[in-house]
Amino acid sequence: MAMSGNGSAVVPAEVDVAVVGAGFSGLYMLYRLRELGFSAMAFDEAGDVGGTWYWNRYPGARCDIPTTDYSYGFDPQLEKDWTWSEKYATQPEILAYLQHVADRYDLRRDIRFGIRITAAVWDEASRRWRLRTSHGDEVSCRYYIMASGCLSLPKTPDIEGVDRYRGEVYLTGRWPHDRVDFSGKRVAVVGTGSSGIQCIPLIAREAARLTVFQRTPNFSVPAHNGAPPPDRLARLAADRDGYREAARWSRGGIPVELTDVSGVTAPEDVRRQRFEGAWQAGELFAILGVFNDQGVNPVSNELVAEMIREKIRAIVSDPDTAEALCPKDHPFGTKRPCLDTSYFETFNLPHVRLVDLRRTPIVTVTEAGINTVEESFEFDAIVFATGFDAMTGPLVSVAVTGAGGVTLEDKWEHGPATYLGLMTTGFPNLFMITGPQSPSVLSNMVVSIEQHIDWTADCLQRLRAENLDRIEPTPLAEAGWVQHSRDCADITLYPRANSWYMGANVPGKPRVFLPYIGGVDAYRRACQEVAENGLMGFRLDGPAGARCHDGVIRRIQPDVAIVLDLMASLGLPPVETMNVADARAFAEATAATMPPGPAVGEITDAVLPGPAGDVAYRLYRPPSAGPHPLIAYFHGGGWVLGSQHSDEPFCRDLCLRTGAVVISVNYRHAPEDRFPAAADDAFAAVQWMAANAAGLGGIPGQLTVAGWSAGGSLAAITCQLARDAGGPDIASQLLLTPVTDCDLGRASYSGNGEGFVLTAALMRWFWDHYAGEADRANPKASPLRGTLAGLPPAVVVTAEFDPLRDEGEAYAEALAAAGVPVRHIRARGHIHTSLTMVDAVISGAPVRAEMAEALGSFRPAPVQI
Ligand code: N01
Repeated sequence: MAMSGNGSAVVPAEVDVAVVGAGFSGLYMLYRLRELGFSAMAFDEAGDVGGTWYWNRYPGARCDIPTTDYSYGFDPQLEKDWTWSEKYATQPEILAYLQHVADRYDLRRDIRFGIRITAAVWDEASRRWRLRTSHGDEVSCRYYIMASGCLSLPKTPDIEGVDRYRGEVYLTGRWPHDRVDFSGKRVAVVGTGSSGIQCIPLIAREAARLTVFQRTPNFSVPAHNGAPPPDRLARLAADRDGYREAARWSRGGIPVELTDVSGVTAPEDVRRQRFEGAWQAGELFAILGVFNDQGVNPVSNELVAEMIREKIRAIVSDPDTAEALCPKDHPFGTKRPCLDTSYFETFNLPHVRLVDLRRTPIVTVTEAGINTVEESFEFDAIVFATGFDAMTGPLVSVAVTGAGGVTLEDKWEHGPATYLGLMTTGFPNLFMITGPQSPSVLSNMVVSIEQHIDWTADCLQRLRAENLDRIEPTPLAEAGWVQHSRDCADITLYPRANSWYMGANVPGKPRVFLPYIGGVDAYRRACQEVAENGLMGFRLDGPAGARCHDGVIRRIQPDVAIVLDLMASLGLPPVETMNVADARAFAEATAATMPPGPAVGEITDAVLPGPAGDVAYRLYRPPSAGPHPLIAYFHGGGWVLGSQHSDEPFCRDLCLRTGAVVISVNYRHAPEDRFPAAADDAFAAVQWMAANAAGLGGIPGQLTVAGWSAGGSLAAITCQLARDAGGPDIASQLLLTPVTDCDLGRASYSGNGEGFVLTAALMRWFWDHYAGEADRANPKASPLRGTLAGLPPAVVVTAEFDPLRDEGEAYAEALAAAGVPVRHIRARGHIHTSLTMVDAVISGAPVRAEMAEALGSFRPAPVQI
């Protein structure tokens, strides 16, 4: 093998695997590769192991995950050998730990320090990567692994005049190895993220004067550092393997108990108690988990945020400074919260001053200090704690050219696209450890690192065993994962913040949510399923041939998946096995557990005259002054279940979104009243509403007929009956996942017939109760079989994982073919019930918004009387 020199160390010309980075990731990766018998070499720009803990040596640098958990779990013996001195260890102690790991497994012999990989080019002919080092060497490898960390590329301070300053300059992310002495000096710290918040109290202890330049105040809670938590130590001692396994399958990589207390509904004393407990615990996952809905519900989030602000106001003596330190521009948690030791207290010291850059922005850095719009400051030293080009920065800082000559930077111009955060299409055999769209920075990094490395190592071993040597994700699989990752973020409050999670801290960086927020447990399950399904979504090639089991690993909306998991865990009996009375009681009990939906202006109950007696209805009126458009609404429940209030959350939501009076009608139900009783009542109700529009507060001529499921069928039928009867005039129809036909043989019946709440068996049960065989094909039961020309404009919503999807699609297509204006909304990743589960299935909200907008587009001008 050709070798070239690199000082005393030798850089091999060829290895099986090249690894970039010698921090937590690189060290464990090397360990696994060596164990599997691959030849491997790691490269790191640093002078020794440690990664982020090599560079971030600023005073006060510590981990913010308890050390009991911020440790490797792969070797029980290693855990026995090492004892942490503190709950949150200092940087020197963590660095010593990583040095110990390097020594213990003799890893340094396969690491070249002081070397940067500057470029990597994929050579398709040899199916190898060619890497170029900062020393000019070339290394050829089959697999190229970026274990380069998520927060390893410091952001250059983007402040005017920064190069002009003549005093001492420090960057927290590149701190000198020799001790920096601030005694007697006038010091500035720019930036109040985790790094700033950790170093400010310690710099204040030495400096003669400390001025903190804050652009955005950050949420921080006291770390309450001290000895490692005795309860955790005891749990580890009692059952180390169980504890580590629980961490692997937890939400954030630490086994913590999740709460079911909602901030919105909890009484005040419970809220306080939970918050105080989390404040005292001094742990990120405690304060991030005060309420189960604080990450998704702004009201719940604000409760936690305000309780933290109260603490800040109580700690900081000067009210103006306290107010300036109170974060108000982002929901709590959506920027990484900090753990501190005496951070807010530091601002009570007479020689420490806060400069609020929102009020007095920096104009320029000068030779002697910093000028704001109001003042000139002189300093002996400036510390920039201004953060990192996170997650993608370290990956694209290497000039990586993949198959077809495309660079990674170009491919990710509009944001990163990965499959599982592990690989990216067009860059075969390139693995990323904790890459974008993996849990990484939202989790205990060590647990996520070990999971990625184990998956990668297993994958390489499998390729070798199967005589394959090329792996690349397919475009379909990658697009699916990017979509899923975005879906997970979109149901949370995180995309609202200008955070580094969103790439918002680096000018010009695309604004996309970078990590995967679905949870370490959900993520691990997805990776495992991919592996178990023949490395689904990867194209594999090699001497053994080529193969690909293409597909998308997660197509269902993440919150819908949670609902389905929950229902499965309850082991409920199928509705179609119950008698009608029990089924109705069950449906009512289930509806009672749902959030009630948003508040509307008024809700009233009354009756209207039907063909067989009074028909009860519930009216939802918007808070705005009327008159309003009217919506006649028919609830779901397969003609058998439900009532005028069973779809209350959806009716409230519809009322607010459309600004219409919604009147939900309790038509007669089967089996007591079979076909066509429900349709007759529905039509009578619509006739009555049209005749009484003004009295109901409606705008004459603006009547929409709407319904969900079997109620959608009634809405469609009503429109046909009204057309045939020459009135009343119906302005539009809204058919939400409607029943339109009695043919149960369509593909969606078999594909989605089980496991998505509404089952094929249940639909059969509904039909059997409602209509005999002879009646089912009647257009008054199967509107798809009616004449469709001349019907009102329609909004048809179908859900991807609904047995009724195809008949809904068929109806939308048939309406369009008959010349009826149609807006067909396909609810991607949704099930039959998800859009009516207002506030429980948050991902349904954009679909309902689109639905309301579509209805609005069909709204005629008010009729002048
Ligand atoms: O960086 P940051 P960090 N003018 O981006 C400000 C991890 N970490 O190094 O918010 C003025 O959070 C910027 O202001 P704004 C942890 O995950 C962990 O502190 O952009 N100010 C912000 O206040 C953390 O989240 C630990 O308005 C400017 C600050 O600089 C991540 O690393 C310790 C500015 C940057 O904060 C990054 O933390 C340290 C400008 N031009 C870090 N540009 C542990 O405890 C930026 N700022 C384990």
